[in-house]
Amino acid sequence: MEYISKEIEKKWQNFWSENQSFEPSDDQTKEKKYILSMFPYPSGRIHMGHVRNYCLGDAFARHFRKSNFNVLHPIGWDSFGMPAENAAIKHKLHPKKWTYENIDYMRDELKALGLSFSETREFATSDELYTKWEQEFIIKMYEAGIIYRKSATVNWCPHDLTVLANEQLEDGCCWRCGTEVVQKEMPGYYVGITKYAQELLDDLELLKNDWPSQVLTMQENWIGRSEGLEFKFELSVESKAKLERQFTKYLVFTTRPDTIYGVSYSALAPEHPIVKYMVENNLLPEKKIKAIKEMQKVTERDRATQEKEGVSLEIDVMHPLTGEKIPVWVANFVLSSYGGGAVMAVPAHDQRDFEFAKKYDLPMKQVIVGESGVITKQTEAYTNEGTLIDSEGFTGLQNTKAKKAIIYHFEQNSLGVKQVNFKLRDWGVSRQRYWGAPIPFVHCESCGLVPEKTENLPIALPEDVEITGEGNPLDNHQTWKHCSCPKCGKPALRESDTLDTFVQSSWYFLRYATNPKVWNETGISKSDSDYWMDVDQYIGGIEHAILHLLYARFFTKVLNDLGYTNSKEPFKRLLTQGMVLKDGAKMSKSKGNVVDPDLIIEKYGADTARLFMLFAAPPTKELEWNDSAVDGAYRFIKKFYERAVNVTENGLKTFASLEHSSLDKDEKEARKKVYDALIKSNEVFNKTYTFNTLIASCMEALNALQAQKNEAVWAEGYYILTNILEPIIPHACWELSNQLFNLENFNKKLEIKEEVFTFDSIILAVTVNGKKRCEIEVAPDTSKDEVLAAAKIAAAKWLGESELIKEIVVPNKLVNFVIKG
Ligand code: ANZ
Ligand code: ZN
Repeated sequence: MEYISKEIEKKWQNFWSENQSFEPSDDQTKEKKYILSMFPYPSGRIHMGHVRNYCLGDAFARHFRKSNFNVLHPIGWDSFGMPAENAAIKHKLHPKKWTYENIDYMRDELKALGLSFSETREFATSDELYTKWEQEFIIKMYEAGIIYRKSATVNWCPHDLTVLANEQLEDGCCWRCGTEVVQKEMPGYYVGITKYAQELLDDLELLKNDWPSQVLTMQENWIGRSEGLEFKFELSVESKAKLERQFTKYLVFTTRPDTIYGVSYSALAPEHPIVKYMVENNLLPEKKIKAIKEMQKVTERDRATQEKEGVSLEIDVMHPLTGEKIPVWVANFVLSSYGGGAVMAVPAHDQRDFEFAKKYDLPMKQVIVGESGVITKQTEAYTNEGTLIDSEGFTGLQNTKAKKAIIYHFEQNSLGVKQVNFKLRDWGVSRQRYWGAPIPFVHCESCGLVPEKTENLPIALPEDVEITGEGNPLDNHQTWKHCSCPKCGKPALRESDTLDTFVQSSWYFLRYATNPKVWNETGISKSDSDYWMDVDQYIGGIEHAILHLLYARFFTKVLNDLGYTNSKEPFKRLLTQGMVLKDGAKMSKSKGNVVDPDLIIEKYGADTARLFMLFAAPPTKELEWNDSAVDGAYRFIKKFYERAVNVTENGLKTFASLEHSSLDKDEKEARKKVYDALIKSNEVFNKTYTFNTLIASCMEALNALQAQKNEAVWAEGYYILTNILEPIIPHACWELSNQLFNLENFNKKLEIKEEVFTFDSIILAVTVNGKKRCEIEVAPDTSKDEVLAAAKIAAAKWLGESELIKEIVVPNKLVNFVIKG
């Protein structure tokens, strides 16, 4: 048999399509597996990252299909987003046309990889029906208060007249036109993810064993729960006067109330209302006002990496417990939207406060000491545990106890309260873009913001738009905006913001889970979701560790609360794949080190590309592209394929009735290697993901088969290997099965034959006083006494005449003698 990948691959790809081989069954009594690789953005062509992602997912899908599961393995397109609009500006192509043409092209590329996707469940997020059901629950979220409109500070490009995401800034300038971005207050829609902060944090526990710990930690840090004390600093009498009685107090939050007696200054964020007031009303020297304005220009994110910087505000507050006067500064390290936007600074015990105090020569007061109990000249903040000193009635307390005691004291005296804060912020989802899902609201002069009527959904995009890159094309459209108010019927204006595309990718797995036969009528089907959810295996890049994976978890919880699904977590198990590298660097156009998947398929075939992807590295590790390893993968498939000649008519007829005990040593060894690979295959797909070791086992088994001549052992071994390798090199395996074993037998679960692992004899080590001295070979069912007798004879020369104190038999492993002297 000659291996001609091109012929085989076309043939089976067509066969699978024509026979709808990979459609999930409607029979919901069967045990299911939902296998999902993150869906792609239709950028135009697939890259090696996609190939790795989809080959991994496909291997899972095929493996579980062969293990008798009802498998859902879908694909779709995350098809809204800016690149389509940029293409429109550059090539004068309509975003819709550009997007759907890309999808058609990429679908063929994926097909050429032989991926076992359901074809009937494919969709694109820009399909109007998807928008329709999304708009329906957006309205429900609005009614439940989970999506709301507010005015907030955003990045605004004054040239392009659009909001930019933080990711779209380059050194504080617009990534497209280079104009300096300004911070601007403007209204937009926000999704209340903070309401779910505690639940999102708590439920990480459910994922503990099946998600990479790195991702769990990143989510935990991003949610950022802290417990502490919240209290108000009261301004001094003179300072109140200076602030023209507009302010009397401000709020601070501390996780270290135990350090309260060490406060030596307080600092406000540059956006704090007091700072703004002082700037607007010229309550500070000109030089200071200028410095503050400079600080305000820098985004919070950039400030975090800058050197600590600040300005004294020439006002004071009173210490809440001692009444001492404390100077107030504005500082660039204080975040405006966290815990009141102000801090009590304790330079002796907080590193940021320390650096700031050093720079501006502010006093420090140590109030916690370690075991030595001595105060040393500090070169950095003391952040360890310890005992309180100089802290009035709390002096001498261990600091963790002091935390509780001080919070209690604040609460008892109505000075402050125990408080939990989260770093997580509500998610701004408004985009002033054309190619996105319209937000289904209407602005009415009399009724305000009104949701569209459900029967009018979807609010679809107009097709006749002009995309120039300036302003929002929906806003500039002549007629689209004008509508009548769903409530009072008077002329009103449509919302022209569209949704962040991350909204669409937050629930797409529920679209796949719904039977396409009912989707048009019902949207998300709860009973289908009950059956298919949660996704059993999710596969994607680590770069989504927070964004997409957090949003998807959040939407699952929201849709659960709104009654759409009973699922609490979308992804039961998560595999984050490593990057594909070439010459040590990430493959990318800008580095010019891209290997085009189409060319590899053209040259070697999809099976070679697939085998290489799974063999060259464990999936979670980076994968370095290697031409000779690709070549090696091809040679292995060719060798495996050509060995089919050893499968004889006679072997096929007799292998089902193989008698293990009648085989010779090499035959037994070959059989054992084959079944080792089978066991490994189950382990790899269910637990370890180390496909490279599975492939290595298959190679070993093939060599062991080669080393013996029994036709039945050959036929059985080859049959099993063809099955194990099918998830990895499906085309070759379907062809082999079709020729040798008949396809009907192919998608069946393979039984493990225990007899293969029984042995004629076992080897035991014999140790004397813990030191290995010799070995004995005994039959597997030898009694303990017989084992001991044999061991004594074998070890006679080390035992000598010494007194035997102890004899220990560890079954199947060793015999240990303990002797005197
Ligand atoms: C005094 C103190 C002493 C603090 C000490 C820490 C150590 P997390 O864990 O992130 O919640 N903080 C409070 N609000 C802030 C804001 N808006 N911007 C920047 N920093 C802020 O940290 C809470 C701690 O960060 C708080 O506890 C406060 O500093 C600071 F030895 O208060 B701490
Ligand atoms: Zn109205």
